[in-house]
Amino acid sequence: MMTQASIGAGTPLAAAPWRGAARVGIGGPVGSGKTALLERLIPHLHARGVDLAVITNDLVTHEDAERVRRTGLLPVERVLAVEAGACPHTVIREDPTLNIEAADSLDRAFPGLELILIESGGDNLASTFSLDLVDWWIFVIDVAGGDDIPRKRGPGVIRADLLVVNKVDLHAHVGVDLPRMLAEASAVREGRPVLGTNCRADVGVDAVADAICAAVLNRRG
Ligand SMILES: Nc1nc2c(ncn2[C@@H]2O[C@H](COP(=O)(O)OP(=O)(O)OP(=O)(O)O)[C@@H](O)[C@H]2O)c(=O)[nH]1
Ligand SMILES: [Mg+2]
Repeated sequence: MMTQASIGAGTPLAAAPWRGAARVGIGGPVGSGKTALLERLIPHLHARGVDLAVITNDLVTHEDAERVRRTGLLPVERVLAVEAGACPHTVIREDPTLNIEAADSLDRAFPGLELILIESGGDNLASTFSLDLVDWWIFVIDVAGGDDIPRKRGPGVIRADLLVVNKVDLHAHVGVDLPRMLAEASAVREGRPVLGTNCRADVGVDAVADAICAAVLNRRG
């Protein structure tokens, strides 16, 4: 999202301004599986040749960033933490300055960086991302949160570019009719994309990686 700052005298104008890496948000309620999705996405995106980095948001710790670093999936300097304070949506929507600064610093540190995944702190169904911060965003809910979540029509569920319904493996344990939950999610989103995943067993995550590549990298899986 950075524009080419200055072009020296005599330098030919570039055909298109350099915008830095594409920025993709991952939001959703506490514990729905945002970090699990991040961790699963990294190998799928690497397999597609994507040069990427990650920013995580936690309330007052660096817990999720440390967890992602421990996986060894990315060099530690490609995983930044933002402390969101008490209101996780403030730093992804009302005042995303901290996240924009973190993303800009990744752009500066890694020339050629193509994609920055930004995990929001766990929040409620009203949580949405500012388009000043991200180009495209995913909202993650989970089957164990209840099959009525899509019917509640929270802004996150309705407005996200992609809705992920995670923990599909748990549907029988929590008495959820999974096909109906997915159909109701599609209905409230008026047909915009909904994908089911089991991040525990890496089921459906390849389709999420394809959706990201197609949406922001102009690339097919
Ligand atoms: N059974 C099952 N468990 C999952 C799945 N995805 C994540 N989990 C578990 O759900 C719990 C929460 O996952 P996280 O990835 O930490 O969730 P989160 O949304 O990042 O949580 P916060 O950042 O605290 O809001 C962990 O114990 C995960 O192992 C899944 O698809 N199936
Ligand atoms: Mg998390």
